[in-house]
Amino acid sequence: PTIPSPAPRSSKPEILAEEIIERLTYRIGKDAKVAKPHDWLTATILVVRDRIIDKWMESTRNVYATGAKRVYYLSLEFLIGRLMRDAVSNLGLMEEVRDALASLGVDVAVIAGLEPDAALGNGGLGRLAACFMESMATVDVPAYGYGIRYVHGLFRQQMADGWQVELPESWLAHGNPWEFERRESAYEIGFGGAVDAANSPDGEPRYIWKPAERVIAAAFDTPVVGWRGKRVNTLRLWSAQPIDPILLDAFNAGDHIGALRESNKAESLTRVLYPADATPAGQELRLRQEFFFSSASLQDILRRHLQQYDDFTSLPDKVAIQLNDTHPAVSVAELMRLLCDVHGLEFDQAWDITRGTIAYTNHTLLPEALESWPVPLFERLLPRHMQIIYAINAKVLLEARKTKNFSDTEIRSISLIEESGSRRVRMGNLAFVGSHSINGVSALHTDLMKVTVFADLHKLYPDRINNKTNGITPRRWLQQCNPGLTGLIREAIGDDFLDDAEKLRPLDKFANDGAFQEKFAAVKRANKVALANLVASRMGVKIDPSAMFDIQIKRIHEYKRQLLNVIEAVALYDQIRSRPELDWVPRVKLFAGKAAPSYHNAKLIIKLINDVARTINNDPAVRGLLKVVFVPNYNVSLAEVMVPAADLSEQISTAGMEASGTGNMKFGLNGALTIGTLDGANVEMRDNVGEDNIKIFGLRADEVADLRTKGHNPRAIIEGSHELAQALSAIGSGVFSPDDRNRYSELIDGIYSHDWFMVAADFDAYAQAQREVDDLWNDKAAWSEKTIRNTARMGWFSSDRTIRQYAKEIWRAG
Ligand code: DL6
Repeated sequence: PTIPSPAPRSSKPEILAEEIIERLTYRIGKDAKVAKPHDWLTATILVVRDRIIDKWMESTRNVYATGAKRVYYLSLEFLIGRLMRDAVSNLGLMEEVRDALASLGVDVAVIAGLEPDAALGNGGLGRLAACFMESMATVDVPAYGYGIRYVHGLFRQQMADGWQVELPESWLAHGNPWEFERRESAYEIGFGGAVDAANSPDGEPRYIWKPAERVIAAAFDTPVVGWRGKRVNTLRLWSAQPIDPILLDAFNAGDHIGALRESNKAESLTRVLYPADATPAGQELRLRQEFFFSSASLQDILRRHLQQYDDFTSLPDKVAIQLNDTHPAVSVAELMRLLCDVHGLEFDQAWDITRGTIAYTNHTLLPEALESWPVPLFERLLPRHMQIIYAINAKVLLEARKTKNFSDTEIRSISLIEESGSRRVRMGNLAFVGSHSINGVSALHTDLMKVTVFADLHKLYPDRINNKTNGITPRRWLQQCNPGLTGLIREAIGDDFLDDAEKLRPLDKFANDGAFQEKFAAVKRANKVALANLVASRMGVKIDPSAMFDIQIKRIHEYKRQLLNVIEAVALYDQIRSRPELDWVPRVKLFAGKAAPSYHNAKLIIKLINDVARTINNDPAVRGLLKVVFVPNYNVSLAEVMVPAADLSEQISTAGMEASGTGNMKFGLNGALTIGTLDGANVEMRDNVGEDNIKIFGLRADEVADLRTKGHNPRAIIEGSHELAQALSAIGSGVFSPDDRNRYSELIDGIYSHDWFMVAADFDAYAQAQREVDDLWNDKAAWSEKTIRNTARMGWFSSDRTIRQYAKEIWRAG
C-alpha cells in the first residue's frame, strides 16, 4: 500500500497556539487553566519536536536512498545545554512561537529559562561535541552522535564559605520531551568471563568470548536540527538496563533488596558522568562506561550496515567513525572482535577495515589525561580484547622493526603496553594505531603532538597526523546568545553571515565608523546590564556595567592559570591603594568554572578567588575601582549570558598546555578583546584578527619547554619583581585568609619552588599587558575599532568550517 506522509505543518502562530493547547490537554493531561510553566514548556517542545520529526524522517530516508556515507561521532561527553531556543531558532520559528505563547498568556523567555541544562560533559571536549552535532546537521553531513545517557550530568556547584561543594544534578527530573526511547535498538554488552577457542570448519582457530556479566544497552534518540532546518541528525545515547529487572527466586525467598541487585548494578553503569577534565578518572566503572557505549554503538553501526550492504568490505566507504579523545579507544579492539569473532572475518582483513573506518581526535597532551588501564584490570574485564590488543601490538611492533628499523627505545614508546612500573594498556597508542587519521585541535597542538606524545608513532606512520582547528557554532554563540549584536550586524551588512560566518568580514569596514561604534558599544552595554542583573539577583553583589568586564570562564585548572589572574588582581589592589591619585580604569574581574572534585589545588584556587573577592570588594580604599566576582555553577546557559557581556577575554594558559580552547573563539565573536598567551587556537586567532587586535603576552611554548628542561629559577624572578613579591607574600601569609593563615602557603610555595605553570615567569609580562589594556580602554574609539574587528574576523572559527574539513579530509563524506 502507498502510505501517505503526514501533511506539512503550519508555522502560523494561531495554529501553533492550537497545537500547544492540544498537547497540553491530550499528551500532558492538563487543563490550560491550571497548567504550570513546566507544562507549557513541555507542550511547546512537543509542538516544535513534531516539526523536526518530519525533517528527521526525510533526512534518514535520503541516506538510505542515496547510499551516502554515514559519520558516527563517538563521545563520552555531549555538553548540550538547553535545546528549545536552538531548535526553534534553527527552524526559523522564533517569532511565531513567541507570538503563539503570548496569545496564550505565556512568556517564552520564562518557560525557556526552565529547560534544564543538559550537562552530559565536563568542558571544552563535550561542548565541542555538541557544536559539531549542530554543524554536521547544518552542513548536511549524515551523522549520528553516540554517547551515554547519564541520569546525573555534571554536578551542580554551590559555594559554602567560598569553597566548592558538589551537589547532584538531575536534568531528567521533569522528564525529557526531546528524546525517544528505542526499545527495538537494544544490545547485550558483556564484561568479564573467559575466552574459548574452537576450530572453525576451515581449520582456523575461532575465539568465543563468554562474558560472566551482561547488561542491556538501550537507545534514546534526540533529533538535532541544523540551521534553517536543512537536515536533522540523531544523537543516540545509551542507557544501561538489567537483563532480568528482578530476580524472582530471590524475591520469593524474601530477599527483596537482593532481588534488585542486578538491576541496581546495571543501572549504576550509566548513572553519573565522571566529573573529570584533563585529570585522571581511572576507575573500573569508567572503563566499563567506555566499553559499554563503544560496544553498543559499534553493534548498532554494524547492524545498520548489514541492513543495506551484503558484507563489511564496504565499511570504510560507507562508515566513518570518529573517536572523540581516547574515551572510546577500546572501540578499536571491539570492532576487531565483532568483525573476527562474531562475523567471521580474518584478522588481517578486519584490521584493514578497522583502520579504514576509525579516526581519532586527540584533545590533550597532558600526560595525566592520556588514559591507560592496568593490564590485570583490563584482562579481567575484557579478556578477549586484551588478546586482540596483544595481537595488534605484535603486528605493529614487528612492522616498526622491519620497515623502520626501530630501536628498543622507540619500540617501548610505541607499544600498546606500558612496561615501566606496573603494566598498563595505553589507550592513546591503541587509538593511534587503529586509526587512519589522528588529528589535533589547533595548529600548535598538532605540531606539538608530532614531537611529544606521538613522536615515535608519527615516525612510523608519518601521514596520519593532521590538524583540524576547533570551531564553535555561530547559531548558539552569536545569533541566540546575542540577539542585539546579531540585529546590529544584519542592519549593517545584511543576512549573508547567517549562512556563512566568514561573511562577517564586511563588518570590518564599519570598525572606524563612529556611529556604528556607538551602536556596537550600546549593545555591549545592554549585555553587561543583563549580566549585572544576574549577578545581583544570584549573588547579591552589585557590579557597575560601565566598568571593564574582564572575564575568565572555563574549568578550573592550574594550567589555565586562574591563579595568575587572581594574583594580578591582588597586585592591582595593592597599587590602587598605594597610588590612589592615579587614573585607574574601573574593572570587574569575573570568574566562573568548576573544579574536578578530587583536584585539591583547583578547589583551593576557587576558595582563593572568593577570599580575595571578599577582601577587595569590602575595602573602601578601592573606591569600587576593582571588584572580583566568582559566579557559581558555571554551565552552558551561564556562558550564554557571560560571553556577550565581556569586554576582555582571559585566555592565559601556560603556552603549550591548552590544546585549543573554544571559549576564546566565543568571546572574540561577541566583540571582546582577548588577552592571551600564544597557546592553542589563540595563535590562529591572532593570525585571523591581526596582532593589533589582540593582546598577546608571555612565554611561547618552545620557551616554556626550554625553561623546563634547563631549569628555571622562579625565586630569582619573584625577588626581581616587587609587585609579584608583594602579592605572593600577601596571599601566602594569610592576608586574605585571616581565619586560616596557612591556607595558601603550599600553593604559593609551589610557585617559589618549581613554578611548573610559569606563573612567576609570566607575571610581569601579564601585568604590563593588563596596563596596556587599561590604556586602550581609555581610548574609546580605538577600543571599539579593535573589538568590532574581532567580531568581523572570527568567522573562520565557525564549527561549520571545522566540520567541512573533517568531512572532506578525514571522513570523505557529505
Ligand atoms: O578540543 C576541545 C577541547 C580543547 O578546546 C581544550 O583546549 C582541551 O583542554 C579539551 N580537552 C579535554 C581533554 N580532557 N581529557 N581527557 O577536555 O578539549
